[in-house]
Amino acid sequence: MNRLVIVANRVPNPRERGATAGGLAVALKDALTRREALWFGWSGQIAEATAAEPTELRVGRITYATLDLGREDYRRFYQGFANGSLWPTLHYRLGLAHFSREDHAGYRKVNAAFAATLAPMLRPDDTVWAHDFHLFPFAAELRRRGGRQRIGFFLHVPFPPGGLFCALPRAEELLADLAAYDVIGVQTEDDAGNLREALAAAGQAEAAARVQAFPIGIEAEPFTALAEKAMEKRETERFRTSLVDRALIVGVDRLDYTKGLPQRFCGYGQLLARFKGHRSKVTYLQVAPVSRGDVAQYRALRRELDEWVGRINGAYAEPDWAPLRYMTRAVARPVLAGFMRMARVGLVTPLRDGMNLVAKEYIAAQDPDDPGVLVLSRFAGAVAQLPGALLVNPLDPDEIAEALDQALSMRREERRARFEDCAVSVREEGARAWCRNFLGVLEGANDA
Ligand code: GDG
Repeated sequence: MNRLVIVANRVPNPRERGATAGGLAVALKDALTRREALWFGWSGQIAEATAAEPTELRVGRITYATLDLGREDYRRFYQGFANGSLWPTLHYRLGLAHFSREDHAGYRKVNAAFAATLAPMLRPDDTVWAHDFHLFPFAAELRRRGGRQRIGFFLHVPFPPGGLFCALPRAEELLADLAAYDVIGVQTEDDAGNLREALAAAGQAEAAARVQAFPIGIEAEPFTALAEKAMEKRETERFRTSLVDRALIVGVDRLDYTKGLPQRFCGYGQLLARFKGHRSKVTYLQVAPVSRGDVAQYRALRRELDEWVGRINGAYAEPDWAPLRYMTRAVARPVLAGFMRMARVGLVTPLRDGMNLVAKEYIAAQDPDDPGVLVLSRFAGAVAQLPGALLVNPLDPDEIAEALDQALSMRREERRARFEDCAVSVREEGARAWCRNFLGVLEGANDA
């Protein structure tokens, strides 16, 4: 079998098997164990200047080749254009986007540097798969250097309507760049429709035909097993004891402004204000590991959430009950799976999300005989696969409160039926299927 080359902004460190084992690494596990692979991208380290030669590390059949980013490139490419311009725009938040020509130039420069370093390492029959919004121009840069391989692209985040995307300066250039990919994958049919229209309007009708939706999933079985096993852990038992039979609501999100956390906290506050019967009978645990902590908007969000936590606990706590437990440290995955299994409600209310794997993990973690209820934003890509969820508009705290009340009061029969409606696709449309579907289309792409 030919080699698979994964290109992603961040490359997992195979020596680090800590709490935050990357989602992409988990999703690609199947593909990476079946064939020889090269994983190429940023090391996560910052140096004086971007390295021209990668550092290589071979573990089994996978070679990890990483580059340190120069300080200026990190600031322009990563913080500036990728996280400061593209991330908000792709999440429909133009008001939060900023643009500078220097950042844009830095973004192009790093994509060109990645391509220049990878090009001589490639074999003619490699399959190259680039991931996410950091790499729109990557294939075009590789083609410029003579790359003739099959190159696929998968966008993990949403793609907004063309009119919105094209408000970002240089948007047409990014669309033209995408045309260098053989397959352009997105999460949902809505994203696919938006991207096709944007490409067609930019005169890239041929590329529009190469856009396809591949909803990403999780491997449900191992996650279920993890959750079951967690029930025997001392940590889980200690946590359960601390709840004193109160119903648990759980939220797990990177601390990011797309995840709707202030509105969610407000919604929980509304539950306690309006549905007084739940006071002292419910505990909400929010795990929100800090991400992009060096960006001003993220620091401001953290302050806002600190205030919400103080306000809610200040208003409703009893000497023996804190209504909201909030932690900004990451929790180990096996422990997290246990929290999800224990929770009567999984609360997942992003303002916009490409897919949202937490929603699927929550379902996989449940006991089918006595499952909890998923309260889910209608703007998460996962909605299409989770018909049993209670849907909410994440901008409406009252709707969140009403859904929480409904979920907390729901009888077992209805919980079971709703769970089954979700579990089918979580089980059947997993990470392995996602990988195989994408690579099947990409590797069939030039065979016609
Ligand atoms: C992007 C897109 C798309 C979170 N906290 C901890 C922890 N996590 C894990 C979750 C889950 C993953 O991180 C987060 O995945 P999401 O899909 O929810 O969100 P993003 O990070 O924004 O991912 C998203 C995804 O890419 C895949 O295509 O679904 O739309 O934005 O697995 O469990 N894991 C551990 N400790 C934590 O504290 N161990």
